[in-house]
Amino acid sequence: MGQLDGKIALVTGASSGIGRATARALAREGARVIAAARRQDRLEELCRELAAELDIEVGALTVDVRDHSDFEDSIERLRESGWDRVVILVNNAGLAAGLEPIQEGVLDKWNRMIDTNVKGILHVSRLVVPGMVERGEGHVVNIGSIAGREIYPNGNVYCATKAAVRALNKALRIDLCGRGIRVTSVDPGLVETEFSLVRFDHDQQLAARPYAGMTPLGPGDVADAVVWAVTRPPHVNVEEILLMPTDQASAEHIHRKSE
Ligand code: NDP
Ligand code: 8X3
Repeated sequence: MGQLDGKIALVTGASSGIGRATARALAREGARVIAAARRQDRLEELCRELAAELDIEVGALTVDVRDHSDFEDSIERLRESGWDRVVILVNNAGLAAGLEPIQEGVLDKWNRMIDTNVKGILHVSRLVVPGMVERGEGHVVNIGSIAGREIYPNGNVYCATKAAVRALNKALRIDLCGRGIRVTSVDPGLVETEFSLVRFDHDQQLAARPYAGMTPLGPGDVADAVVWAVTRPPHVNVEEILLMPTDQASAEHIHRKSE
């Protein structure tokens, strides 16, 4: 028996990294997980793995969080299949694109980050939170970042989107206060996932640099923090968790063995 038996948990960005590990960890606690992302093959693979390991059904939702109406249709499909009573929403889908100074910034990259990291959370929350309000029960977990608390060189727009996540986390806390709904921000430092590959357009060498000579967090470490937050008693709201690798003391202060 898990601590989340039968509760429906929707995890965005579940096809990779932190989202995938979180979907797995929540399922291991007994949650009925809906894994959402754009890459259907990845989601299906996760569903197969979890079904084999845990003998449970996992829902896959192929969706782009940037597209509000696409998500609206998905929620309708969930309603039809009885999977729409989401108790735990993990707003995790996100990305960084590039690392250029503002004066050399690329508009398309800025739009991708803002549309996914900020508008994505708003789109999904707008569609899922009303059901939580109606039922007087729910927990929204937003995956922020150390980048939302500290600006590092050339982090500009990515940092701004994560600062926005921090603001939205507090805004949700305030707007939902008294409704029985918890809101948590989990803000990690460096986590080794596909994040860096995406940021550097799949250049393996560039992507490996942030983790060189140091031990980063793994996606499972962040998933553990999410599970801890959502398994506190209902009257306890863990408002924020800043989770850093031991080798990282700030956005820029990183101990590397080769230095
Ligand atoms: P990954 O690249 O491994 O995973 C990102 C996930 O987001 C993928 O599942 C991807 O799925 C999904 N995603 C991206 N765009 C969209 C979209 N438009 N619609 C739906 N899903 C989308 O990176 P991480 O696991 O590291 O990143 C997860 C979150 O953690 C992000 O919000 C990131 O900013 C944050 N974070 C990461 C840190 C790190 O060092 N790795 C540190 C701090 C925070 P698909 O491509 O299939 O759609
Ligand atoms: C991801 C961590 O330091 O690359 O949010 O911004 S960092």
